[in-house]
Amino acid sequence: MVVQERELVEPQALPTDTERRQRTFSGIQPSGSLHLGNYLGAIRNWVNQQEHDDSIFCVVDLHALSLPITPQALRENILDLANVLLASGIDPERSVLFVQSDVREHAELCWLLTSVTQFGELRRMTQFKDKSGGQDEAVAAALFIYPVLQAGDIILYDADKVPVGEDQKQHIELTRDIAARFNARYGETFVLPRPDIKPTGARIMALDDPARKMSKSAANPGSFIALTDDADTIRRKIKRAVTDSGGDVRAGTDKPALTNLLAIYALCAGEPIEQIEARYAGRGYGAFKADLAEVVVGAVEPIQRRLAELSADPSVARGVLARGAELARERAATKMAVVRERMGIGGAG
Ligand code: ATP
Ligand code: LTN
Repeated sequence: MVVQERELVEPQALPTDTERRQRTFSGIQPSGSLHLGNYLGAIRNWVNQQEHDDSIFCVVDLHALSLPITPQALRENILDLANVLLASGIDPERSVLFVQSDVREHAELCWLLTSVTQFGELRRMTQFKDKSGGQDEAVAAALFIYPVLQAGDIILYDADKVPVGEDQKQHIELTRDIAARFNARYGETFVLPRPDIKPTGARIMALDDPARKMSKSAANPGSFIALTDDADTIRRKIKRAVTDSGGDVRAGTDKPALTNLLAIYALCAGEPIEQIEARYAGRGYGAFKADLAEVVVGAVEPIQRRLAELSADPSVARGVLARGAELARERAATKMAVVRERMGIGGAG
């Protein structure tokens, strides 16, 4: 028997923005040590967000399986990342912090959403093209499906806002398209999320090449500042960072390296770029870079101090993650019951 899709479910109005607090969701992969780009482009905004939004943050370990990683490394990375997030200021009293694989609904929703995602949409994702390096015969299919899992993460919790770096914009746009297609086919079910990408810091560039984004997978460790780099390493990396021709400390399209260094300075010091430019006018790159190094050291030092304390007692992070999983599971189970019903699956009632 064929039933018209629209007859299956009565569309129900979702609560309007004024009826509930704005909800924020974001995720980060436990795929290695974090860098200043991750902090300035994402984590720092999560910390600010939790002041006013209903916030959920997730260590996306299932996503990390899309590239080769050993079980031991993954297990260690999950705990290390949770500690970094707590050390950076994610407050478990105000936000939910959990590990993706602790909530089975993420994997389930991913599969269900593959049926409303087009192959062509996934083929157009630039992150897949970058990470597969053109070797799509050999890479895991998980890398291709990755954005569907990400879409599920977000819409499972009816998130309105997704604070991310610029590189994730395309994935959030796809999430909206997937959610809208689901709603059109099965009735209003999911909130359409919007990316929350800040004008400064959303794309911190590599120190050795301002045309590439700062990335932890880069071959040259001098290209990124890890959040765990000690003060001398940070000073050395900034001293060696490439600069533009001409000696003036100024941002502009003709000055990609200085624009990047000024953005890092501005965010770490909490100072507008124009003010920094004015202070270093006529003083050259040397003085600016020396001060920039101290500003970065000053920004990461309190995080590193808290991280050392948290790492000494893993039971703290484990407790936070267990409680977070419980809270996330409750929300996810409620939503998935609706999704299954709308799609016509689950026979036992
Ligand atoms: P990488 O490319 O560094 O290997 P990734 O992009 O896979 O890592 P994730 O750890 O998954 O990094 O990203 C976590 C968050 O950090 C995302 O919101 C992403 O947009 C942001 N981010 C990553 N790199 C940068 C950067 N260079 N500048 C600003 N934000 C960034
Ligand atoms: N793909 C993201 C990580 C991620 C994510 C999410 C971000 C997985 N699920 C949900 C925001 C919301 C990345 O940063 N590489």
